[in-house]
Amino acid sequence: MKTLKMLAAGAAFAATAALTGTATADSWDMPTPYPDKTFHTVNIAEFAKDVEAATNGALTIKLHTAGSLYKHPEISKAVRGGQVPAGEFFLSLLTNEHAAFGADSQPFLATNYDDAKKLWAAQKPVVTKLLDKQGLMPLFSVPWPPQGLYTKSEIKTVDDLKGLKFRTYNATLEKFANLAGAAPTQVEAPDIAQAFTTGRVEAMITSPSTGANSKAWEFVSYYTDIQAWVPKNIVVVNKRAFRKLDKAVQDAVLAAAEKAEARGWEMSMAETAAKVKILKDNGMTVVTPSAELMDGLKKIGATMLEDWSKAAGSEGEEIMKAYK
Ligand code: PCA
Repeated sequence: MKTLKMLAAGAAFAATAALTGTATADSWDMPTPYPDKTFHTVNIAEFAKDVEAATNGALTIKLHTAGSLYKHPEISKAVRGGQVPAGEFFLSLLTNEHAAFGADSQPFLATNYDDAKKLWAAQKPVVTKLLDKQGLMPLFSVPWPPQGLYTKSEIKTVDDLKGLKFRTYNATLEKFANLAGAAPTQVEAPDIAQAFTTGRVEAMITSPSTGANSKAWEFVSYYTDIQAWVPKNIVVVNKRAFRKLDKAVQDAVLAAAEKAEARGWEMSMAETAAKVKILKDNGMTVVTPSAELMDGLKKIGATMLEDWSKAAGSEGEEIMKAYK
């Protein structure tokens, strides 16, 4: 069925291309920040295959994963500058450009998939407008599983986090760690294992996915299921590069993107339980957080949300109004 549909889409494309007489083959380099095994990367590889099939090879997308072409913090700039036509990055990395990009990384604002979906519906129009000003267009966005706490010993209260060398992945998490009294250090996902084994860090907050993929059991023993936020990756395209494509190819890219977003959310949801099981199977203690710990963390979250609202201005208000 799927094959038939793809053939039909390919045939429709070939017909359009023949009509307009502009069938030329394009090849896009696309940088992504996370390793090949990461479900986001798997989903994007599938997206690339879908585009190639639907356009009969008129557009091929070559992935450069794990920060191999551009380091993670450079990817959005490379797409903006037109060095590459498309790329993936962690959406809230753009918080330094506008706080609205970081709504999904605010602690305890949206902590499950239903709320994350509502938050994305509220955030997407704002993100689309802001990206448009940078010459970018979102193709699709997919969440990580809810973020949990990885430590060497059991954490019963926020006080237990004091002084811990804490791995972070964005400015919001860095602030969270600081407010909890920990000592944050920014480390990209592919470098997590090394940062722990060399003693640069000793604790982190991330998803069961990233924990399992970096074999967290080799350097920490406890996973506390705090479900603190559900942050997203986004795949964007340079608008100039997109406009250069034939209409039929553009349509094929947008259709594949829509499919990739739906598939990515499904993959993310399936990932949560599967990866927590892997943590357990490898000897980690999976802990339900104490009420005291959650109270303390939520207090920090409330302070941060106030600061975020101020920083995000009218765009932040627009998001919060739509979300509530
Ligand atoms: N994994 C990525 C971002 C959020 C997540 O779950 C990381 O740890 O860098």
